[in-house]
Amino acid sequence: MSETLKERFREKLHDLGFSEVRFAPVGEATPAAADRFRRWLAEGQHADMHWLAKNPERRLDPREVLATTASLVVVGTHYQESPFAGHQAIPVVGRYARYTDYHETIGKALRQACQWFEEKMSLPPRSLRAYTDTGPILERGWAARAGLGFQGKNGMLISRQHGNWLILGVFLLPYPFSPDPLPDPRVEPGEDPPLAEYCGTCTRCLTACPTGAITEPGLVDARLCLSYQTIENRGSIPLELRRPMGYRLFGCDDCLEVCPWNKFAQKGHSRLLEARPLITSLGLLGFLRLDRQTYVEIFRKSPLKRAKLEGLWRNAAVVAGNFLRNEPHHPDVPGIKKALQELSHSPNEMVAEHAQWALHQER
Ligand code: B12
Ligand code: SF4
Ligand code: SF4
Repeated sequence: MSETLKERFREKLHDLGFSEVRFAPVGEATPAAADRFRRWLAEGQHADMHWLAKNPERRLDPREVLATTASLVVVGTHYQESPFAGHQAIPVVGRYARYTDYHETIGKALRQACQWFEEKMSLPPRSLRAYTDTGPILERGWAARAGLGFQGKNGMLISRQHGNWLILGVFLLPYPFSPDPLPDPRVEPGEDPPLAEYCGTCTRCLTACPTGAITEPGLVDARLCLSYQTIENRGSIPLELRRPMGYRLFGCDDCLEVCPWNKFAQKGHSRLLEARPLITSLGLLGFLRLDRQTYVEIFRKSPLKRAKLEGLWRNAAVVAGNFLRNEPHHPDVPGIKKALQELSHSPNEMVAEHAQWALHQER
């Protein structure tokens, strides 16, 4: 397939705002990677994310998703910048969630790119597929195979240019474009860089994880992961994880923040991402007192909407409990207790129970 088309597509993707663009040949996961993924599911490490266990074989070979797939393009969008970190330490919101939902912004750019390609090649609509977190594709595995980086002990795809601050996306293409050369000359196109090899003896992420969720290098048990608990879990947060949750309201970046590869990361963030200062300026009291109308207005197209209002109240209550325990003399304490008392009468049993737990944390 024409190198000119490949390079024009790459240029188009960079023009749309993607920071990294890399082509990979289609294929299957290696038996070792496939076995790890199957074991992760068999042990229930995916928690309540049952959609991950639905037809797992599809995730191991993109041709099971789109039979005509002949090559892939993996894109990365960088977000090294940590907007509003200084004036908003409590509650903590994961870096990626301080921007407009990337499913919206990156998703739109992916659709524009598909349309561009289909029009150029006079293909019918939906001849390509593109996903960012939205499809049955093991995006980190494909990013590693495309040479975008390697999977570290924290499970993250780590790039030499952007550290682990990259949001990933994947295109399934109906043409066999030639693969890009890989950064490590020992690895041939179609092979995977060895898991965690470039971590060397470093174990910083394993030590930094507050719950021991990284059960083996590169594998995270979602049941213990605070990212899962604060974003995906729709039920009660297990009691033993509430104190380790600290001040995390939505998402967790601890195993990302400590990675030494981040010192090479390109500063700033891609123009595909839009910072949302209002969200983190709410503060703990703002989250505890959030009403439905404000929630609808402020959280439009924000990743935090995934937790739903009840989930944000639940998480804010846990943060508040930890705050009362750590900072009993802080001037905000009376306001926080009042807001918790109100939440403890919520008709939603889960919210009420978390607020009651929080009120009992004061020493
Ligand atoms: C489910 C999910 C979660 C779950 C489970 C996390 C986990 N460790 O798997 C929870 C909710 C906990 C979560 C948390 C986070 N997530 Co998440 N999550 C996903 C999702 C939807 C699926 C991941 C999955 O299938 N996991 C199962 C495990 C076993 O697979 P894996 O981690 O991909 O690794 C296996 C494969 O890569 C395979 N493999 C290895 N080589 C090869 C080669 C080939 C060719 C193939 C096919 C496979 C393969 O072997 C690996 C080990 O078994 C992906 C999007 C996607 N569709 O991939 C985003 C994704 C992984 N998440 C992402 C992010 C940003 C996060 C958080 C940082 C968010 C936050 N701030 O709170 C945390 C980080 C936690 C961590 N250290 O992993 C990004 C990661 C970007 C990056 N640079 O790595 C992704 C890729 C979304 C995106 N589009 O950018 N997440
Ligand atoms: S995201 Fe947080 S809880 Fe999850 S593995 Fe990383 S450090 Fe541990
Ligand atoms: S912190 Fe160290 S061990 Fe963890 S992913 Fe980064 S380099 Fe690897």
